[in-house]
Amino acid sequence: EPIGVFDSGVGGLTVAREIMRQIPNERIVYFGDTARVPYGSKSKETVTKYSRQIIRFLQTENVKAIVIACNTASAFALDTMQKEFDLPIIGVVKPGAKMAAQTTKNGKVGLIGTEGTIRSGVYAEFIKSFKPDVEVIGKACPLFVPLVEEGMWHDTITDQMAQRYLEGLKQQDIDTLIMGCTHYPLLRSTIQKTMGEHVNLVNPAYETAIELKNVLERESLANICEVDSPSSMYRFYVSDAADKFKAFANAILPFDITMTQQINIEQY
Ligand code: DGN
Repeated sequence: EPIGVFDSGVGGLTVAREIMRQIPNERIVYFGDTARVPYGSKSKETVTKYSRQIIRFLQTENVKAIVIACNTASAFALDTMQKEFDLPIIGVVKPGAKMAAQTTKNGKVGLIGTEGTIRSGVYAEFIKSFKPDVEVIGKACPLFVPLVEEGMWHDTITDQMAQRYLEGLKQQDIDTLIMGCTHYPLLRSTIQKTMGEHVNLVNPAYETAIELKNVLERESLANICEVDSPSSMYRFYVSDAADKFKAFANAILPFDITMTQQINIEQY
């Protein structure tokens, strides 16, 4: 049985990519909500409703576990979804928060993400649950998302946006920065250069794949099948036109996606 992975659109592919790298013998059904992206500026109620519909859809694909690959959806909906559904559901926020708590030496952690993720305060809650004295300084960087989707990963405009967004954080003497949005790991080198080498970057996508591996082992759900070709291991669904999704996926995945299926997510 496959793992269900979902996101508001293409961003969660950075999480899927980590799962593919770290647990290559697991099948994945990926859903990108390309019709309703972005989630970052929407309310908790709306994002929770969307997440519920997507999990219902993924269940029709017989998934054995779910990864909410979107930071915004993890921040807003994880709790409710874990209560409503009877299968392991993992979000990206808690694994990222745990690593940040372990990494910081001076107790000052920066967090960048969408407006929703920052506003929710969920990263800070988790970090404090692991290490109570940590101060979390958040900054929403909404324009990073379209810049990444336009492929401007290394571009003077992106450098300038990073300068502007991160200026305040630089003055706060943080030693750890969470890249709390699916798209930001693709800007890693820009973010690192802007913040300086002394700041440790935390990639929640990476930590989430480790957490998923642990959960699957603990629940005796790990797959023992052999690794097969990407086209038989991984299935991709979207809720709107697939062209842009495919182009983005093919830019960041180590293989080409041959097929995506479009579904009407509102019916779930
Ligand atoms: N995937 C979203 C997140 O990680 O918060 C970013 C994209 C969006 O919906 N704005």
